[in-house]
Amino acid sequence: MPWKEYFERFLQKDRLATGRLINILESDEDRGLKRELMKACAAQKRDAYVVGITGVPGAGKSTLIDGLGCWLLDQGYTLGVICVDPSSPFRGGAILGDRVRFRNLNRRPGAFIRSMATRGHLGGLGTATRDVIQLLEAGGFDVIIVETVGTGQTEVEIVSAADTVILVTVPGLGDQMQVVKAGIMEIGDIFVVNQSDRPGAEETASRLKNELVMFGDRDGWTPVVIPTVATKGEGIPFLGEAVIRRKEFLVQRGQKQELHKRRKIESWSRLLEERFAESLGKFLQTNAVGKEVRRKVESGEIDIYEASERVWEDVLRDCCNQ
Ligand SMILES: Nc1nc2c(ncn2[C@@H]2O[C@H](COP(=O)(O)OP(=O)(O)OP(=O)(O)O)[C@@H](O)[C@H]2O)c(=O)[nH]1
Ligand SMILES: [Mg+2]
Repeated sequence: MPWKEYFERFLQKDRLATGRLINILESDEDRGLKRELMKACAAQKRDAYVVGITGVPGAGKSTLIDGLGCWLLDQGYTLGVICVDPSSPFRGGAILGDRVRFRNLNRRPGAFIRSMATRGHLGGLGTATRDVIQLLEAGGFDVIIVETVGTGQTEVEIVSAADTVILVTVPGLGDQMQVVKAGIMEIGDIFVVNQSDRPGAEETASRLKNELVMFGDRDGWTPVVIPTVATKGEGIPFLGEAVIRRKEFLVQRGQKQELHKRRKIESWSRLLEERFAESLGKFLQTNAVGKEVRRKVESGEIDIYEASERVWEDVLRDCCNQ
């Protein structure tokens, strides 16, 4: 079936067609096709509310999404969920099926769930993830939730890809809480202390609140701390309300549109960077200067700074016109 027919079905929220189109975005086989598809997406001129959810492995992010997603559907929102699985050797690649992870959400119409491996972009979001966000946005999903494991890089990247970031932590991460230690307090708009059925939950929540007071408001938004027990659904309505309150806040302040623009620019510059890096890599392997510099680096004749300078002077400067 030609992709345009899939696209028509996708606009009707056909899951199979949506999955097929995501396959196109994930594959590197046909760039032209991908480009046509992204163009068709942009033409829809839709703007979804993108919520990133991140935090330490096993904190309960997926279980929270299961509950939050159902809550959002109950409020009449349609929902797309993207789970970014870093295909890192540390995690062994033992990925649970979406059916297990999103037990309740999986059975509900109005929700589309998709897992993605980040492959080359270890720890990062990757262009494909950004493309899929844009695709689901074009498909008219009201809310798009993106789950990423907090491995450092993704946490920072999710900020540029999302309107709202939920940072999930759990009690008992030690004296100095992991989130604080990693210096990532600034990225969360909503803080969740999940597994609050475990000892130390209150202490964790109050410590977080104290930390947040020190950081103060960001652009007029006061971050909130919400204790939850995702497995029992406890705290989910509070979380849902905070997520929607944040959306209304962004819309009222005109920040929603700004974030949408920023997302587009960010995706564009990432795309450029990737294309550039790829082309440069190929060029350096075949170009005489590139080959020579490479040989000298390998043999230790020149250091990498000098090598970079050589490539810049001889190859790149003219094309960058500086
Ligand atoms: N006791 C308790 N267990 C929970 C709670 N929420 C989730 N869990 C359990 O914690 C485990 C991990 O939950 P997930 O939702 O898969 O966590 P995650 O953060 O998505 O995990 P990764 O995606 O692998 O990083 C599962 O066995 C859940 O049943 C909670 O509130 N309390
Ligand atoms: Mg998960």
